[in-house]
Amino acid sequence: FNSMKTATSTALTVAGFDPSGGAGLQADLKTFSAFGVSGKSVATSITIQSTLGVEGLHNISPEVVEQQLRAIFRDGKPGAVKTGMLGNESIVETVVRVLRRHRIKKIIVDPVIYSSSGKSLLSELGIQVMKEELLPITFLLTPNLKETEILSGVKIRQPSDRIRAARVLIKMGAKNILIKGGHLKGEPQDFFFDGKHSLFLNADRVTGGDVHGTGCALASAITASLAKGKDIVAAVKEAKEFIGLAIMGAIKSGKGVPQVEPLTGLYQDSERYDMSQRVFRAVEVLKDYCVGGLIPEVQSNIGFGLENARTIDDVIGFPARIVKCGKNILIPSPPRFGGSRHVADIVLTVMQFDPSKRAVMNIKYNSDLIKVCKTLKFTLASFDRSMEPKKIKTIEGSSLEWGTASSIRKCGFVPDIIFDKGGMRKEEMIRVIAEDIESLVDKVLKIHRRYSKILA
Ligand code: PXL
Repeated sequence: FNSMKTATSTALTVAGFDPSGGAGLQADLKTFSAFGVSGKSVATSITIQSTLGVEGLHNISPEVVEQQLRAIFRDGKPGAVKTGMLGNESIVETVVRVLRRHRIKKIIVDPVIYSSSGKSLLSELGIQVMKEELLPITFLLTPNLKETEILSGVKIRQPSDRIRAARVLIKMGAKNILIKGGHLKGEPQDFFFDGKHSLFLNADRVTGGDVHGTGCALASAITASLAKGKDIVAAVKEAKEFIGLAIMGAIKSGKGVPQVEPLTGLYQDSERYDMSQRVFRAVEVLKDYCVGGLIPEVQSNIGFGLENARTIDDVIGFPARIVKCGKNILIPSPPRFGGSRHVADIVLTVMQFDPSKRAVMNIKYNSDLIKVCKTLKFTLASFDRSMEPKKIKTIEGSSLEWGTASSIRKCGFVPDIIFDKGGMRKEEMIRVIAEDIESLVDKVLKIHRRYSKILA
């Protein structure tokens, strides 16, 4: 076991079990892993639920909850502890007693009272005990609007009412409050208060509908950051970034609501690595086939977008382009994300119309090449730079977005080829469009073979 790793940080979640995997203990553990924190988990309740909602629940006896906690604490003190669904007053009491006995300081409380489908997840008396005993040992409380009202007794009619509510909750004993604004109309602004300083945290609303497990993953992300030694404000900000990504990558795995995906960032990193390998192999093939004859004066580039690509940093390309050297091509520098501007703009525009088409390469334009594309039965669309509205020309980059979008609209679908005959100081150009890098290379090689025959 020479290479055995020792955990650098550990965190514990005390929460409910969600068989659908989207919330509770499962979401918490995935979140801890995403932060590189070793997770421990103590079950307080077995919920009966699917993505369609909570059907029932079976609370664990307080004795068994206590035994789980004791076993974990005998084994070592976690860097931070998060509580989620606690079920009833006896479980709240038990958890408070054990956390007090072990003098745990970093206690993050997500005061789960109702499921998003409206099922009660904490008894009336449990709410009482939470207010009287759990809040006084709470380092950070993360209620949503409804939980804020129930715990503080302050009605939240407008965003500014949250300050009053937060003051009440601080008086009740919690050191820091993060009131989540996800259920506010409009911008989902969160409000943080440490008893002295207020902080408003803005984020774009990522999806239209509800995503299951966001509350659990947010509180766990903060817990993980605190376990790693971050201060509270840094931890909250980092968690906010994290949850945006996890909501963006939410997954629908059943008939009901989509679930937050805490591993989105890791999946994206692995997709990025995989894509750069594939792009590397793809240009090796193009090199082998000596496609120099297809490279235009301004040289070529390739763009290949991540699934859900949103910015040019989500599109891999060649920062120094693909350069013509007689019959051969040269790659002066390796591909990287954000490495192409113009072709990436085309990829992003294409993906807005058809997310399954993620790869583009620009090649030389001439009438022979257009004929070749037609004999290959490729679908073609074109735009005319002289028709471009003046306002767009002045915004760098948006010219190709306009050209691409107007070609696709004319065509009614994303074609294999979009070309234009150039304009003032703009070389005429063909863009080959495909689903992925491999099918892009296929199309380019087909064009290359036919074109070579014509020239021969
Ligand atoms: O999202 C609150 C929540 C927390 N924990 C568990 C749950 C739910 C909601 O359904 O099931 C176990």
